[in-house]
Amino acid sequence: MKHFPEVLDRTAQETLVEALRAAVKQAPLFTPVMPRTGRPFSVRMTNLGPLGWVADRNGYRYQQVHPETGQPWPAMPELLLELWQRYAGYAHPPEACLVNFYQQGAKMGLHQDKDEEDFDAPVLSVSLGDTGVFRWGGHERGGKTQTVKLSSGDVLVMGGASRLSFHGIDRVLSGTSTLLKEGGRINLTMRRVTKPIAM
Ligand code: MD3
Ligand code: FE
Repeated sequence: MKHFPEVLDRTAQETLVEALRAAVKQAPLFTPVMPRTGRPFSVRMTNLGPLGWVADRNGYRYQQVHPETGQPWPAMPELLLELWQRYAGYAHPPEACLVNFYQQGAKMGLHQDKDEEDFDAPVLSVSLGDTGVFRWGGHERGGKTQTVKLSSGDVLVMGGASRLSFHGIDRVLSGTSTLLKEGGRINLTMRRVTKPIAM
């Protein structure tokens, strides 16, 4: 795991939020639900790029269209592709950018990201808005964990062994950022989904 604090300055953060506001008009935030139980996530989501991650009663998967509108996901902003090129250390472009929106009280329980075919590629995360308390551990549920605070403009790269580590967001510290007028936290995770061909 590599944490790069304050990669994006305030202007870059504001530019990205504006791009996300436009994207959300085209691909509205949806509330994913747990497969089988149908229990809703407290985080709302949308996606950017050729593929998007969705969760419904049938399971977790990547798909080319928004689950409610049936339309393709909006393109990934150039700034995000530049961050991938600079920090991911991976020769192929990301295929999905999951947008997580945390409003008051939202959190994300410990989980592994295993719905991708390609675990050689890292996952690159960008945090915006209020600070999130990120928890991560090893490859076993119930193992030792540690926490790090993710602030607005921070980049986190989970590659190598950390790619399959259990991780989640314990809580969001309200009032820690003025980026989003109504408060809350946005996390962007760029992912490679398929195995690249002809490496
Ligand atoms: C470690 N998101 O979307 S970002 C997720 O802040 C997710 O919204 C959290 O976990 C968030 O799946 C954490 C940091 C992160 C993202 C992906 C990872 C850590 C990761 C994938 C593998 C291991
Ligand atoms: Fe995750």
